[in-house]
Amino acid sequence: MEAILNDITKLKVDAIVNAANNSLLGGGGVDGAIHRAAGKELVMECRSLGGCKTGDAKLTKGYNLPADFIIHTVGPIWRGGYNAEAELLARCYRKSIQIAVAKEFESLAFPCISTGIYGYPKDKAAEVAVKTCSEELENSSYKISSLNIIFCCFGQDDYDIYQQILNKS
Ligand code: AR6
Repeated sequence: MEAILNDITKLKVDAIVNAANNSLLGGGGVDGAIHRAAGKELVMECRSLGGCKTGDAKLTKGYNLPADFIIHTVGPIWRGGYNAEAELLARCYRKSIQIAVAKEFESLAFPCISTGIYGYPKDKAAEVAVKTCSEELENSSYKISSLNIIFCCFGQDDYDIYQQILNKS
C-alpha cells in the first residue's frame, strides 16, 4: 500500500475507484473529473447498472482513461459519526478490493472516498481506509503481493495524513 499525490484520472493502473453517488450518473468532485476524462460512453454504461447502494461497488470499463477499469462505489454522507458511517465507508473499500481480486487486477487506486462533498473528516476516513484495506488483503486468498493499493490524494493535507498512518503500520 502506498500514498501518492496526484489526479486519479491520470493514473495508468488496472482500476481506479470512483467516489460516486447512488445514481451512478455522475456528479461533482472526483466523480465529475472521472466522467469528463472517461468520455460520454461511461455514463451510457452506468445507466445500465441501475444505481448503487451506499457501501456497495460496481465495475465499468475505463473508456478514455489511462486506467482500464473503474470501480464505482458510494461512500456515506457524514452525519456526525453515529449513523454507521465508518462501517459503510469500510464496506466501500472492502467491496472494491473484492472486485479487484476477482478480476485479478494488480493495481488499484482509491481517492479519499466521502471526504469531499460528503463531509467525512479526513483523518478518520484515512484510518478506516488503511485499516480496512490491510485487513482485506490479509483475509484474501489472493496473493497479497500481486495487488498494489494506491491511496491517491488530491491535496497535501490528505497525503500527509496517509503518510503518517502508513508509516505507523
Ligand atoms: N483525483 C483524485 N482525487 C480527487 C480528484 C481527482 N481528480 N478530484 C477530487 N478529488 P468528492 P465524496 C478528491 O467530493 O465526498 C460527487 O458529486 C477530493 O479532494 O469527490 O465521496 C458524487 O457524485 C476528496 O479528497 O467525493 C457524490 O454526489 C475526494 O476526492 C459526492 O460528490 C472525495 O471528494 C461524493 O462525495
